[in-house]
Amino acid sequence: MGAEHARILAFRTPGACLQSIYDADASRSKALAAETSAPSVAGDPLALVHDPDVDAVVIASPDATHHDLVIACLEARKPVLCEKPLAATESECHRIVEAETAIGRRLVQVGYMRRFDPWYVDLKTRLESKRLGAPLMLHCAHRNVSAPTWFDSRMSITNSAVHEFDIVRWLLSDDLVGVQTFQPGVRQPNAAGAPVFLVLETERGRLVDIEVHVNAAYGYDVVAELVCEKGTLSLGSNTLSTIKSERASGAPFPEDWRGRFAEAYRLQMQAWIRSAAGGTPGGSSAWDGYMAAIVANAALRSLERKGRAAIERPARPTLYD
Ligand code: ISE
Repeated sequence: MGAEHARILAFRTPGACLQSIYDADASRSKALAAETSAPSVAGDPLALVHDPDVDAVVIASPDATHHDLVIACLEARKPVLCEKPLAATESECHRIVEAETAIGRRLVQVGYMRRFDPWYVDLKTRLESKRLGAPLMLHCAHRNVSAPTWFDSRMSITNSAVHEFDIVRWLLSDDLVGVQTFQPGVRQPNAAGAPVFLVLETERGRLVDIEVHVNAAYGYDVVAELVCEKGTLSLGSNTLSTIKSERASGAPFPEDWRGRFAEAYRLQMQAWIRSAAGGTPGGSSAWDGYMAAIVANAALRSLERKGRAAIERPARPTLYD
């Protein structure tokens, strides 16, 4: 994802200048710098954050490294776009919220890029036109082609379902208050690669179900169907083309999220660069990243203990109003 963001910055974001790259594997950062014409390669991530020629930072490193890097950006007072999840644990996310609140200025944006996806934006616009009345239920599916063997059910929640938690809160302008996690046909909770099925309740009484199936085989597919009082709204198709062949008609699926959400990633970067040049970041805030982590933790508790888990909602600092 880091290389993808670097290419978007270098080739598809007017007004942005890709200044420096750090990768734990130095040969990769050198190759990427050559490809994108970035003038500098950093030998250490903190050196990149503190480089006076760097005005703003994109973090796309392993989840466990996010907290320290985001805090370093806050200490340097540099706008930061951090890939999801905001941090590896709920308490780390909370510390980021506290640090940003202490500064009193929004500097953090979390890379929940779906908020910029034209299909999701269309769904929200139509919902908010109120033609179909109030939303009642939302059915979501998050399907990946395949996942590595170390991608266990906990990761299906903390790394994949978090996208759904964020987009559901944004789409419905509602908070999540309860969750129950199921694993169809699986006796062993947390079995690697097994599907996870979650049922969530919102503060305003809507019901949401989310299927996360990371070994769905047929393609990368993200589904959302919103059931309202007077009709339904479904997320548009994943692809642009229809293939007719061998007496059948169909649309090809992307291999992964980079294809499906290419436009969302581009629009997210453009908006973030504009805000980094002097403004408040849009998209998902550190508070939203913290909320996604709280929901993920409740879903994990439900997976382990079986049964409904309440989702606590701490008081929101005015910085995020
Ligand atoms: C991955 O990390 C992503 O962020 C993708 O958007 C998501 O679809 C995938 O399931 C995650 O593992």
